[in-house]
Amino acid sequence: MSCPAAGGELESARFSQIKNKSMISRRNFFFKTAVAAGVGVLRAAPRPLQGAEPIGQRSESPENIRGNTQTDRQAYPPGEPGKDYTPVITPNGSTLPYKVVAGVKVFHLIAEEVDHEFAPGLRAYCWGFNGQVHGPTIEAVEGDRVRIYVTNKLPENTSIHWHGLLVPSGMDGVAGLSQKSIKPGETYKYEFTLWQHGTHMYHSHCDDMTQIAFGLIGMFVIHPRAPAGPKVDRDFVLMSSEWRIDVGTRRPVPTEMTDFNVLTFNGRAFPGTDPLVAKYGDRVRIRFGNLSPMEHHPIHLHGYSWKITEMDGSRLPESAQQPGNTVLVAVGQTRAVEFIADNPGDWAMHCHMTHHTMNQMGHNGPNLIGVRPGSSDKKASKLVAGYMLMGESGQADMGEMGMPVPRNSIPMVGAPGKHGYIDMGGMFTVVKVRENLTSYDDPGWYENPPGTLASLASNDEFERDFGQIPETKPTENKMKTDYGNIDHVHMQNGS
Ligand SMILES: [Cu+2]
Repeated sequence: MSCPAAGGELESARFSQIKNKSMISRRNFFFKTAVAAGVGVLRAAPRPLQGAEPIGQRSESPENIRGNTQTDRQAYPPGEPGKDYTPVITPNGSTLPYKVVAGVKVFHLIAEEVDHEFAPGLRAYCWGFNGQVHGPTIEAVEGDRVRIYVTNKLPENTSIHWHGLLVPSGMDGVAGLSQKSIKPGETYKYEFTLWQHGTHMYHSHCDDMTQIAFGLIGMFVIHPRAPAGPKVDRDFVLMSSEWRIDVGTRRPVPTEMTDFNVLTFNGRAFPGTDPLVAKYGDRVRIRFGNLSPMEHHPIHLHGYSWKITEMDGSRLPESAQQPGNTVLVAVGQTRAVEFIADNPGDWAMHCHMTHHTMNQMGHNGPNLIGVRPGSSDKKASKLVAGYMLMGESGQADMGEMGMPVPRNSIPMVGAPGKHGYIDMGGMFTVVKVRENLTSYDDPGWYENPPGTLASLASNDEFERDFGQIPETKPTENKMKTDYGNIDHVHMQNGS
């Protein structure tokens, strides 16, 4: 305490800097007394906040920086859906309900075990919030005061970190560092004001390796109090994660470091993912978050060029909004992209790591491509009823043939689509853009207008353009070997 003044100045300078990036100016807080008096309906014309304030204009007034503490009540009145913001859509998920108590938005998260379905055919005992994996999206408005109760119904201690939120240190949720961990049966209370807007996340910060691998994660979206960009019509939230669930088991493996076999958007693997539906002409935002245990995901959308409008919850000025069609969302990051839905169709959107669009049984098979089973099939079928070698010409058959799979497992890939079998799985979904939509329910498969669908070429057509008919004999074969003995096939894989 030898130099309190200097310390105070440092703190003030730090908050000034932060404020100039993203904070609400306290000059706008006309509401303190109104809320306290129970009026709560007064509303000043908000001036532009984050992203719209002149960069580099520093506020030196302590009035503008004081009070980012637990007891601070100088918040705006609670932002209202439909009025202050267009609510987000969490495909396959939900938004956490809240109530308003004396001007504070009050939420309740319950951490608990959940019997979760990843896709039809695969369930596992995961950990989630309020009966779902992942937790419901928390949605609020810049300037809102929030109080979030967290009840621990897990068999071990937990704690919740508000990832990306600028909260007082004691609200940051790192067990042991910021607070005591929440014991089984206890309910803790977090309370803070949201001084920023953007796409953020929440997750366990206690036994992280286990609890994040088991699914204790969720998205936290804060809308701007005043518009921070063009109004969007569809605002989607997608959380990426990855799991190791051994075939035949019903629990994720929390110690897995590299070999994940279930890849998910919002806790679901394709074909369990709901499509993202938009009307022709809608402005669409997709907010990506990644709290996978280990891996980064380059998320790719077909048929569009989007702009990256937000990084880790900070809105980018228009001049910095990178165009693209693939955005790398590293572990711990959020990214938001926006585009106009001006290209009707069914558009794949997926992680571009090929093993992240496979389902459970596609990751560790022996390499049989180019192998001719020869007599081995017959020999093996004497030992194993129904034995048939598969995968000699590629792996796509494995899903399509509908071969029987072990109980509680999802096969290598995919699902039937309009034009045949879609041999994609995992972190894969479909953006469906349609003209003349009357609702945002799944409109079914896209009807391709005449002349816009790839089709079988006739020899006549080919000859017209190239002067000869195409040579179509398969060009593999160079190294074909007759593996007469099934042992050789297994030796390839070292098993
Ligand atoms: Cu990925």
